[in-house]
Amino acid sequence: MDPFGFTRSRIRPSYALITPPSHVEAPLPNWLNSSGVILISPRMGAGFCQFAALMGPESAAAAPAPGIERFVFVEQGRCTLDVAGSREDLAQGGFTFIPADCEHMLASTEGCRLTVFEKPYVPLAGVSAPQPVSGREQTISAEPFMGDPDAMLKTLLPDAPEFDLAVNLFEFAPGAALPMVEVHVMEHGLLMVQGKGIYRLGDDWHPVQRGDVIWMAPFCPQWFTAVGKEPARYLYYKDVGRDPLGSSA
Ligand code: UGY
Ligand code: MN
Repeated sequence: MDPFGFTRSRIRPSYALITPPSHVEAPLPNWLNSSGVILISPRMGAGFCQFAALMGPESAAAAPAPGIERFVFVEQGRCTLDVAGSREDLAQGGFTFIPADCEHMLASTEGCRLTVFEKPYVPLAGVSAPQPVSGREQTISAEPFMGDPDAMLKTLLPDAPEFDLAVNLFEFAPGAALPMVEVHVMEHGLLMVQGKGIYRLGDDWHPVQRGDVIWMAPFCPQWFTAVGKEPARYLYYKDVGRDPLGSSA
């Protein structure tokens, strides 16, 4: 506990930085033997939800609300996913995408910590709904971001019109940076999974490190550079591929 009430956490109209000492756990409704930390939600102006799910032994997740799609990334521990008649074992680095209204069971016998992104699915006329996807980030190949081999990007979900979201893992070598200050219509929810850096958010620069979560509203100017001696890695969500004059979800 900081004796003067100092925190790196910030809540602004166009971004939020939420650091682990600020986390407040609460039960996740209808989840068994689990609690959660809601980190990003429509209550702060976001079009999606990002939360940490802390699943204890013999735990089970509740289904998302109708019309809501879910992406799960395993930070620690193990869980099992039953979907479409098959079972997947997910350990650290494992992930799954569950389309809206797709029956599934996510459970853990030994416990795990998950990052979960949820959003209302926005259908695209003439395009069928996406299918479930599961994988391990460790087996996905990374590509240089805009030609920079020191900024390597893994795209965890297919780049296909049925998907209205992307979830990517970005790894920056020490000293590497985003090649420009991005300003774009897409929103982000981000988890620092390794290392340290400086994040520019709007007109402010913030030191960030493992465990920090960032929300970036549409059009929030953003830039990052990795500092320290180890690579910096972050997992991030973005909404993609839908008409900007359509639903804002
Ligand atoms: O995909 C992105 O928009 C990504 N380059 N943004 C970011 O890392 N802040
Ligand atoms: Mn971006």
